[in-house]
Amino acid sequence: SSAHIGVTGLAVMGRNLARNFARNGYTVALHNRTVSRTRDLVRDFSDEGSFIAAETAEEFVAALERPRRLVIMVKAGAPTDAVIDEFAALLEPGDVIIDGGNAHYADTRRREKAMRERGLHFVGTGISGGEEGALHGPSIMPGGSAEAYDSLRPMLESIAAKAPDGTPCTTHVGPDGAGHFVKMVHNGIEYADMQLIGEAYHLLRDVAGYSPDRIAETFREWNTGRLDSYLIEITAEVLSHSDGATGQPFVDVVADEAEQKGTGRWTVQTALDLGVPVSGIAEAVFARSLSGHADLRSASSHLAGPAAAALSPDDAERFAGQVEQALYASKITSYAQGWNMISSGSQEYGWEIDPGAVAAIWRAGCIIRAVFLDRIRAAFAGRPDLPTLLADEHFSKEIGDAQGDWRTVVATAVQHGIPVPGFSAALASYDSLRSARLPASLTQGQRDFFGAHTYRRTDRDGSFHTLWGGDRSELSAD
Ligand code: NBP
Repeated sequence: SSAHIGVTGLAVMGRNLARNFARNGYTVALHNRTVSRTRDLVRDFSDEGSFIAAETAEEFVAALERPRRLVIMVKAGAPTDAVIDEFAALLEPGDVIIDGGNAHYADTRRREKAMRERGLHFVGTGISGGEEGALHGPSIMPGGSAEAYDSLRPMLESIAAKAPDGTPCTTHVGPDGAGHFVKMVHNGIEYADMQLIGEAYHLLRDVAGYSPDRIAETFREWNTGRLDSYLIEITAEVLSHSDGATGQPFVDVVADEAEQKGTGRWTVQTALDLGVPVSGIAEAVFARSLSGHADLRSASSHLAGPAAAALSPDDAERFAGQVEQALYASKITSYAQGWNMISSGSQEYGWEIDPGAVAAIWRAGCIIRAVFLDRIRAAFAGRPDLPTLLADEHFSKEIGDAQGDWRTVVATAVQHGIPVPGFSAALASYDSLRSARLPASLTQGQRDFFGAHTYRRTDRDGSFHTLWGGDRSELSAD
């Protein structure tokens, strides 16, 4: 029994994670339901480090040093429950199960409780960065007991991505479902970012009249500034790629129906339950869903749109600069919504998540990695009680400087009939938040009128109801 850690589930993620541990000097026990995957890994990569191949669950558990630490990397949902049950029966109090799959945080809360009652540690761990990240350094978001995190910390720190300042991209996010919760929000933010970038592309293409190559160049230029990020970088790569078969721009031969695996949808469903507005993420999820409705789209293709000519080259150049401003301002707004959601979840479940630490571990390894994340980290580090990112003086200054161009871009998009649900939802969120008065007072009046739902007043405490069907006098409803 000499393996430092074990990995069960050796499809692309598990295999690469196991290799990452081995490359960092750890002896790794290997297991997979289908034994051939285990054998293939040892055959192909045994020169990278020390592996102990196990063909049965019993052999696998016997190969681990105590307290045993085993990572489960199987399909989320029922397969994860089946594998947890199989191994929990073979483990002893104090052993640590790490679920690195994309579990829903509510499942993780249930599983952690069940394992805790058996004396086992359960660490629900969000892992971002795809297969490359798993091999070269992912962003790792573990949730569970502090004791379990302490026993994993050196290993997780050694396999994690390193931020530009050298800090490993992992931290103890919080108890039970906290890690999978922040991973879910990460994916929601990723959806919103991709939607915003897509809208910027659409505007540069159809309003500025730029070619995909020219747009790729524009993104490359933006990637040297405050938008410097993995997603902007790969956007330029995708846009400058030509299709081998036709020689057309790749982006023109791909069907425009975006798919989704479900973490964006989970984010929005959870946000609705928590009552936290994440309109940017919601619009991104709905935009993907709309794109896939070929039936609705073809039934609507006859609808009238505006007649607006593409801009002149000089105007196009100015407009591209304005789109950069709109993209950046929308991004700040959408990240603010994501962090508001982390704060709501943390309060709801008593997780005490450190918002700056989350930004810190997303600086490298994960899909939304960006220079911008270090600014978010710094904002929370400078002011741990910061109620929302928009309250930070640097971000509010930047967004204030950008708002004129942001409005121009949204207005121009509307005039040209280009859908910008992400840009406009972000702007509406910004304007709603800064408004001194919202029409919600009228909503309250309507609710009181038809349902006697009562309202509060601006000038006195208490709840009130107006006798709408009678003499319209006001009663105290307390
Ligand atoms: P998959 O999600 O495709 O799962 C395949 C693995 O699950 C195989 O090892 C398979 O064993 C095993 N498995 C299944 Br399916 N049912 C099982 C069962 N009833 N009992 C035991 N094992 C079972 O693999 P993946 O793409 O490597 O992802 C692994 C996890 O990591 C998932 O939860 C995924 O959501 C998450 N994740 C993926 C990415 C990514 O970029 N792909 C990123 C971050 C997280 P078999 O070989 O015997 O069929």
